[in-house]
Amino acid sequence: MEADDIDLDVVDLFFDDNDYNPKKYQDDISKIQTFVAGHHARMNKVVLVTSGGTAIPLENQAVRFIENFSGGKRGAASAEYFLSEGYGVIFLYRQGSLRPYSRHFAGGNILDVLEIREDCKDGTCSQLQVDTTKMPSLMAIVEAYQTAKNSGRLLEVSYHSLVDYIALLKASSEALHLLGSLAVFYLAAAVSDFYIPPSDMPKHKIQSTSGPLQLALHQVPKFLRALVSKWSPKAFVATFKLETDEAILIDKALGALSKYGHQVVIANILHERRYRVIIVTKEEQKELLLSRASQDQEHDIERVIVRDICIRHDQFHKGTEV
Ligand code: PAZ
Repeated sequence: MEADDIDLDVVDLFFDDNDYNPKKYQDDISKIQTFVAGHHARMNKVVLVTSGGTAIPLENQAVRFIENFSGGKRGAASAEYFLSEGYGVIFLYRQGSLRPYSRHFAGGNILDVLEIREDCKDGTCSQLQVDTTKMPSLMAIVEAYQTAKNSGRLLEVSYHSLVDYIALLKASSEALHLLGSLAVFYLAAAVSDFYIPPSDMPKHKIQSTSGPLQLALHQVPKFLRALVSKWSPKAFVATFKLETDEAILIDKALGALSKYGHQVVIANILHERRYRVIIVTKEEQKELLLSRASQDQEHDIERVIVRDICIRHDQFHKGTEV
């Protein structure tokens, strides 16, 4: 048996062994399939953006989880820029992480810009007014959000645990296969490499009276291999690679490209990720760096990343046309 077949078998076993929320899962899949079919009918490009971290439950009736740092800014901002590039966007995000457009209000309190109209304060009407001077960008953001929503180009689907994430990624990939090379995967989520299989988890909350806790975490199968070779083999795939040690970053990115055979790895270092990334392909390494002035004005590096990926996707798609 080839190494590839072994990898794919491990992915199948993972699905056999892990249960996920079947009701929500079925609803989400049918929304994804309808969304993809609509865009297929119009021959539109569609990108699947994944965003945020994953939760690793420690108990079957989970009270505790292992989490990671990702807040979802990369994915949420990128989704907005893909929408402005004309793509349909399936935004697969970790519950509670940032979302396109509403992310702009995450640092503040939306209630601070809302006022009850003077003549409504006696409770006879329910008119609220918005003080846009307190949030000058509000109008433009609401307009962009409504345009995306009303044109049917944004579908948001949430997940919580690692298993939900992988199940939804698989279902989305299989649906997106219909679009061939018009489909893009932009996998920005920070997905755990380790988890506890359900058969190894205690049923009830772990008791602190049992003393120090020792955990044995299993490796999550490399499902990217299945995505690229089986679930959506004609799509353009861009993954992210995060490291904290610059010395290994490019080697890890190149290793991923040769292992999975996809098109692009966007490499980033944890503390630089808001202003510097390196686009790594088999042919080149290209640094995208925001200027000091852009950094000071908190411009989104995602605008530049997404522009670059759209150009590469366009070339890829044209190259696959017969
Ligand atoms: O979510 P965020 O904006 O805080 O961070 C983005 C990121 C660092 C999670 C993303 O750029 C990334 O590198 N994701 C892949 C991580 C990895 O699995 O290596």
